[in-house]
Amino acid sequence: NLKKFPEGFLWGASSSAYQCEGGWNQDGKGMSVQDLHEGTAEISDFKVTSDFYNRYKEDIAMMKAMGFKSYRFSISWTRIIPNGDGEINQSGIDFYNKVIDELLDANIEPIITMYHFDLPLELQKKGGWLNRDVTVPAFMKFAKAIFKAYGKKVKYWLTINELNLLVLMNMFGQDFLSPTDKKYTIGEAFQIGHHLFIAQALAMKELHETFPKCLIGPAPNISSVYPASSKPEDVLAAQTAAVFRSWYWLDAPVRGEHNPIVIKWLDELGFNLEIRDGDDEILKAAKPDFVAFNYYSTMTVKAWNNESTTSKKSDQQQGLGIPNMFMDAKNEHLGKTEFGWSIDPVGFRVTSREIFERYRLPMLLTENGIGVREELNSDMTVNDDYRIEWYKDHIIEMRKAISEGMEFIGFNPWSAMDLVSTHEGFQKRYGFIFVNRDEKDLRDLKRYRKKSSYWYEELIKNNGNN
Ligand code: BGP
Repeated sequence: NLKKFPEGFLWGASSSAYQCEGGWNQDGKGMSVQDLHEGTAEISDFKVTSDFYNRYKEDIAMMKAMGFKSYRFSISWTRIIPNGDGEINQSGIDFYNKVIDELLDANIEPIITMYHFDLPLELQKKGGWLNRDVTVPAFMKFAKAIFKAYGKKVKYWLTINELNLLVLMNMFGQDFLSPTDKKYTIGEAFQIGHHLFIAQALAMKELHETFPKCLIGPAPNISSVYPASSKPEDVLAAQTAAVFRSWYWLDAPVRGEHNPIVIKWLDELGFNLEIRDGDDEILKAAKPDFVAFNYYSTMTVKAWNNESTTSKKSDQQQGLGIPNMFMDAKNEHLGKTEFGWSIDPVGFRVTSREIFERYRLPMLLTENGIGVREELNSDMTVNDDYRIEWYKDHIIEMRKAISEGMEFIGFNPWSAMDLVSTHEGFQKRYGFIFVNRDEKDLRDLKRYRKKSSYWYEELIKNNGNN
């Protein structure tokens, strides 16, 4: 008794500029904070990645062959404005015009992420997101430039990728904000969060005013939080963790409010967010058209009991713990990928129910997927049956959620082609399209469709109603 996916459902896949484009210094591009990653003996840097910058036609031709309805990609701020807030670089504008035209010619709807982890280095040197008076106006200059350039052609826009993880991971020792910068204090990290909220709200309002036909929304990483047991203390811990992990970051863009649980906690730690006159109005004035979100797996927590929890692992669910509130806990019921991320397709449905119940906006899935070490077979195939299983299991849960009345407008998992993982280099592949290189040896960078891409092509042909 499952409902059909709606007509025009946006089946596609995702990527981000610094992880797939390469061409890190081509045609006037400036340095972003990601260009500081030098890589290690084992792990690649971000200089060449998948070379999408020079091979986008080939990639888009494969997406077309797969029948993609949409492709979510990000715009490199430093291609458009190399030093962050100075002159506009026409070659940068031209590049994305070519990509967008190529997509539209292939009947693929572009979904643009305005900003995906790659702050211009020159802005970081001036204090980055902590320096509101420099970085927020710079972001708006960038926003206006790309709206003007692409607003007539591109309907779907996302503001900031994983705004929540930008702040949270930094607090817990990872380096999404700036690889070389000092670790921010908790107060600074949440102050940065507020500046990102303001930038995001201003951008949503600006797009609505200048291109009323365009749709825009936030794109945080959202997942449900399970209590490790039915002990009331654990249930309470899970609720609190969900606010820190997810709801604080959606309450601001959707309801125009700072969740009081986080504000109270900051207050007790002696951090008062600097909220300026007029900020509340800015947040309230922005009205997202949908909630886009990235979902990989759920998180399980128990009440804090003084054990140390900070872990530096790249699993997005690990290491998140707050003294006296919650700490991460094992979930014995979930399997794990070879990179240790837990596998939870039912959690996708749990998460989407929670989002829809809370915000009543259409949902757009902008990331989901399985990262795996993969090699090309001698007959140039990749038999990624595990990826087919993964997507089957997640898509059926999405369909059940739709059947229950949740609204979804698209599914754009991670990733279209193999690209450089945020922390694990090229060894961790997510793509439907295999890119022939390894960590250090660029080989020929040729593209080959994996088995999952043929399965996905069939699924899209049937609009998911297999
Ligand atoms: C998300 C990011 C992506 C992507 C993905 C997979 O957090 O938005 O940029 O990298 O996670 O993570 P990883 O590359 O660490 O496996």
